[in-house]
Amino acid sequence: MLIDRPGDGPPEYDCIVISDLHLGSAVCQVKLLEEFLVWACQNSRMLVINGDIFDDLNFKRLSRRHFACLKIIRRNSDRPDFRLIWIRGNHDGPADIVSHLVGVDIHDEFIYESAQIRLMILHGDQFDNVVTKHPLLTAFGSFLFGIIQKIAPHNAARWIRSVSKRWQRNGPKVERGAVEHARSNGCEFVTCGHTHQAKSSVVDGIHYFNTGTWTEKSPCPFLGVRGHHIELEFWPLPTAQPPAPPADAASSIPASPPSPSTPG
Ligand SMILES: [Mn+2]
Repeated sequence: MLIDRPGDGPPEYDCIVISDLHLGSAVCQVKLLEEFLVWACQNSRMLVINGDIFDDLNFKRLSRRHFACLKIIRRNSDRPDFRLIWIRGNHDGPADIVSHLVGVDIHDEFIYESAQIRLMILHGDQFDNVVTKHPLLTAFGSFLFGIIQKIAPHNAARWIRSVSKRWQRNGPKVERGAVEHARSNGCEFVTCGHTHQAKSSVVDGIHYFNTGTWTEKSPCPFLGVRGHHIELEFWPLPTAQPPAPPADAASSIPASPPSPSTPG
């Protein structure tokens, strides 16, 4: 199914990157996410989902709304005028299983390249040795986190992050590793997720962006690329237009306002 863009102009964005959706998690901002995905598929030439689309592979935790997000991704994955790239994250499980389920190929990393820029995109867990060297400890941490989330969803997410930086992936290490990796691949821009902390910095001439997560209260972060202009933005946009209503709903709206009735 093709989604028509409002107006006839080209999409405003060349590429949009989001990460750490954690579908299936009780704290995923799924209502906002659904609205954002519809908008992004209408207003960008490319959407990159940079890892941790799922919280885990227990699909019983996916609600109707979570499936609606997957459906948007699926129905936009084979459009000729749009590219959807999915990069694996440490929560996503085996790439071959997930790519079957969603009908999209999964990459370890992807370089967005235009006449103006080279942007390295990867999840970032590769540079976090708490996750890579201590998988059992990390699994136990996730298990505990899941229990606490059920008791006090949003407060728990914030509390855990403030109490233990160690549990919450190592931000500076991810940033350093990502910057080095970008440099060795000839990219002046790099973006990761994984740390769940949105960030934008310049390290030794390399621009680093972290697209945070969609498990915190709104506004939720994404990376927008327009020509040579790259910046972290947040949804809802201050100027966001709500998605166009479906055709049948639009036809029921009168073309011109009803004429004022005469008093009497
Ligand atoms: Mn994550």
